[in-house]
Amino acid sequence: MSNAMMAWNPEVASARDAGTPIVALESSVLAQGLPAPANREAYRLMCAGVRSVGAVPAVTATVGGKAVVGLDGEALERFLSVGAMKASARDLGYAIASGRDGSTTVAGALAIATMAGLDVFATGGIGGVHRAALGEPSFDESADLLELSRSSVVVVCAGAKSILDLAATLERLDSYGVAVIGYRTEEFPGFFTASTGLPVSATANSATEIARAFLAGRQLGRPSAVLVVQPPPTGAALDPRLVERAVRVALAAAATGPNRPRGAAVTPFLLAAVERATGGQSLATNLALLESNARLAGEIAVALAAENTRRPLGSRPR
Ligand code: PSU
Ligand code: MN
Repeated sequence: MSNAMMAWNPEVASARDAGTPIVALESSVLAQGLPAPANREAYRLMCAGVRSVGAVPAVTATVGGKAVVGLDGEALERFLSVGAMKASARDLGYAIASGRDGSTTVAGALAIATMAGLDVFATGGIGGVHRAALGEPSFDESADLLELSRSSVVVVCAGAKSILDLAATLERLDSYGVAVIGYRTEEFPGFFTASTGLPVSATANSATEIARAFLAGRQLGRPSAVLVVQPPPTGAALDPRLVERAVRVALAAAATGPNRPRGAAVTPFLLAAVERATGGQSLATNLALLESNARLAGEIAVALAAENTRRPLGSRPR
């Protein structure tokens, strides 16, 4: 916690010292995932969602040679208007050593959350196994999956992005020992859509249930994340046929276009192409689910704090 490479936002540091629940957030969605001005709205909604239940938001990033816990002020403005380098877990060392602005993906944010001792993280959708349409086979799998396998953190999301091979992504989560808990659902949601027909590994109906499952896993010494999934809020979910059409258009552009993206550029490229192909509808869905995931993460952080204080001192995990 007193790591010299970490820069704590004063509000987040006070929350940490007071035992107030904190929710870590990513910044790639602000710098790469969403266009301006929707990225500013995303920041506002994610923070408001966490705060609405009495927790404190902490957007993770790298700035000025440090891992930031609670991005705000001038640095945040740069992320929103100029952008930043996309920082997955492997990129953190370089980003910090070179003093560059780094926007954390899920993997990057999990690494910083772990360093900071934060137990709960919220995002829109995790990265995963890309569809074979990107190449036969694509061999493109997000580092989010591996980092989920070795980060003892509750991760709240709306599933994996619709641009991915969701069945293959679920199989990989299974191989990596990551529990996939559906919040009030038995189905893995499709990010822009509520339903995929794919089963989760367990279902929970309350934040307390999730907190207890996470703590029990940790006490057993499990090293992996608990992935909590919930569909986009009712009314915000898109028609699966519209999404599938848009994803196919996006994939075709990614596989054949003159500006064919590679590596880290693939996901931002596909997200932008889907947004165009849905006439901007996917943007509204994205914002709505970011807020609702942040709120659920806040509830879980509050429930975790309550569980921890219920235990006698000395028997607390960590
Ligand atoms: N989902 C979104 N927008 C995003 C992302 C996910 O709707 O910007 C980002 C997340 O930060 C996720 C990353 O961790 O994309 C995955 O990128 P890659 O596939 O290159 O690992
Ligand atoms: Mn990739």
